[in-house]
Amino acid sequence: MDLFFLIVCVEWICQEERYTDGVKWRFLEHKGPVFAPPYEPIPGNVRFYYDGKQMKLSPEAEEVATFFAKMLDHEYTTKDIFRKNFFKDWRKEMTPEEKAKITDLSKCNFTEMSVYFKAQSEARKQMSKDEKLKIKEENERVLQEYGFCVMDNHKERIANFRIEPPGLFRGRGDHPKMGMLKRRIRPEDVIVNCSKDSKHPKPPPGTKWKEVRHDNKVTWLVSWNENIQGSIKYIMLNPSSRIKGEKDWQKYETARRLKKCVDRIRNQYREDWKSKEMRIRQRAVALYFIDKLALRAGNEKEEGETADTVGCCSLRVEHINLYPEKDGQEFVVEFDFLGKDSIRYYNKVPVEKRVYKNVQLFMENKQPEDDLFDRLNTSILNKHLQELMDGLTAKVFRTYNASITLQQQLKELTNPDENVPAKILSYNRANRAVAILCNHQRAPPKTFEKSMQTLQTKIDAKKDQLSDARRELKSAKADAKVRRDEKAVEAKKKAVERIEEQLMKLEVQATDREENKQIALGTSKLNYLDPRISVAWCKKWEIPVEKIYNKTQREKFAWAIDMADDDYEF
Ligand SMILES: *[C@@H]1O[C@H](CO)[C@@H](O)[C@H](O)[C@H]1NC(C)=O
Ligand SMILES: *[C@@H]1O[C@H](CO)[C@@H](O)[C@H](O)[C@H]1NC(C)=O
Ligand SMILES: *[C@@H]1O[C@H](CO)[C@@H](O)[C@H](O)[C@H]1NC(C)=O
Ligand SMILES: *[C@@H]1O[C@H](CO)[C@@H](O)[C@H](O)[C@H]1NC(C)=O
Ligand SMILES: CC(=O)N[C@H]1CO[C@H](CO)[C@@H](O)[C@@H]1O
Repeated sequence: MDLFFLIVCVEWICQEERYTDGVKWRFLEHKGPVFAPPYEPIPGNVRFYYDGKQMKLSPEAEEVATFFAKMLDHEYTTKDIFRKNFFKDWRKEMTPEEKAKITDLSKCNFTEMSVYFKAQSEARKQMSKDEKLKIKEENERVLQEYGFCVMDNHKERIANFRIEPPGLFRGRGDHPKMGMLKRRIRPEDVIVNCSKDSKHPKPPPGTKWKEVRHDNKVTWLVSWNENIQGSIKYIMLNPSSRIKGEKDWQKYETARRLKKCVDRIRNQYREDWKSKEMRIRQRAVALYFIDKLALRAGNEKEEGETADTVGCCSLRVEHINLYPEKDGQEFVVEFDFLGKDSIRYYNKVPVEKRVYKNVQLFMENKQPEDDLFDRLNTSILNKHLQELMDGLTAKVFRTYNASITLQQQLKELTNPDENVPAKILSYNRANRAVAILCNHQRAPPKTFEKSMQTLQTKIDAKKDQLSDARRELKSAKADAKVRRDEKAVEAKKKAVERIEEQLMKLEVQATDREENKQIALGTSKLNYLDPRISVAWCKKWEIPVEKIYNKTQREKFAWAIDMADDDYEF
């Protein structure tokens, strides 16, 4: 930790300036965003049919129709909410004549469009080396032109300088807005942030920016409003940049501070369960849930989001069931509600008797739709957290618990005598324990069965290969007795060992994939786990970091990779 702080200080001193009052930069110059390419109408021989009859769509309606056509093979397009949302938004793009005619989505035939796009993507795969190289060079050119900015004296990578193309919104889980039209972002939607004395980015010919601002208390370069959730989107620096690395590092340092005072906080909320004041009791029970279950506080709903999602403070009586005894455990609380991104949270946990009695009390004389914590809201809770520890939020508990759990699991699961693939399996298992804790589930990927089969075929082939090799070894041994040819035996033995190792690797991979079926590891890896724990683990067991972090992740965690020793303790 102190090393990083030192580096930061040295950088400040070298620049002979130390920013205060939230100032993030003095000079910022960039070229603005790269917009999605304009819509290219489909060829005339690709037809759309309504109610069995061919129909030529206006360009606006046609573009939106192609978004749907591109997803035709996906199960999304069979879901009622998706279809309803899509159709509603599509109709807004139609001419009055089209609107009058197209009234029923099930009468629309997008087959030819779908076939056309599939052929196109096939053609892209079949491109010659030269064509691929050309595209690569063009991408590189765009990256060089738009992918960097100058912030103070540093040239820094920009994370997402391309604005996402329009399309249909999917969302995670059963998102109520799935299928809605994510509209095209134009220069007129975009606010640009840069320093006054820099070369301002130019909007594409014939267009204007919505606004150009000069605010050095923020670190984004470009922003716009996104129409689905109504949230603001930003173009920011790459996670590997100085500013982002510092922020990431601070986040984990805050979680480590919590580690130091968590006992005090726990003792206090335990006391508060007995308080005479109802609001204090409710606050203390909510805090216990946040600590124990890594629940969110409950204010993370995006503006405009209508989904009935809740967090800890907004739990309702209907989300809770109480069992004095269940499955051999006492005082069980059952949670069942939709959390962030409409992901279902279901959990049955035994709690301390006093918590149980309190929840029972909070539920008394209430209707199912009443708030469980009627004397509590997110701002009260957050204020209380601030008082307990500077910088404390519900999220810090998550980060703390996720990181400490990873560290414990790694200690428990890593067997020093195992080989590298087995150790990596242990690492992934530790990671999964955390993802389950944070409720990061996913639907099994569509390709799951297929890829498992492919892997199984490989395993079967490897097994055959192994028995062949063993047979050869046996006969070589028999031969050796006669001819004293030890060399051939050694070679055959090596071959068997090599194949055994390959087989083991494949089997570990299959186990890993099977266990990973319904768990999304990415979110916790990226957001909740102190990367220094993983880096230290790699260094300690001499596992290449590339085995656990891909390129993007390595860039984001460059600060940790430089910094963590093999004995780092969270
Ligand atoms: C949709 O159109 C395609 C050809 O354009 C045709 O083969 C197919 O039968 C049509 N589907 C329906 C349900 O009418
Ligand atoms: C982390 O969360 C788990 C699961 O709820 C809980 O059992 C455990 O006590 C927590 N660990 C720490 C150290 O907070
Ligand atoms: C939370 O409750 C406090 C006190 O009852 C109230 O003043 C405040 O406006 C509430 N905040 C929100 C966001 O509802
Ligand atoms: C690395 O993994 C993340 C998931 O955590 C994924 O989103 C990203 O595309 C991957 N990047 C590369 C370069 O493979
Ligand atoms: C494009 C951009 O990030 N603009 C920001 C510049 O600074 C102002 C003031 O805080 C922000 O409100 C803008 O969003």
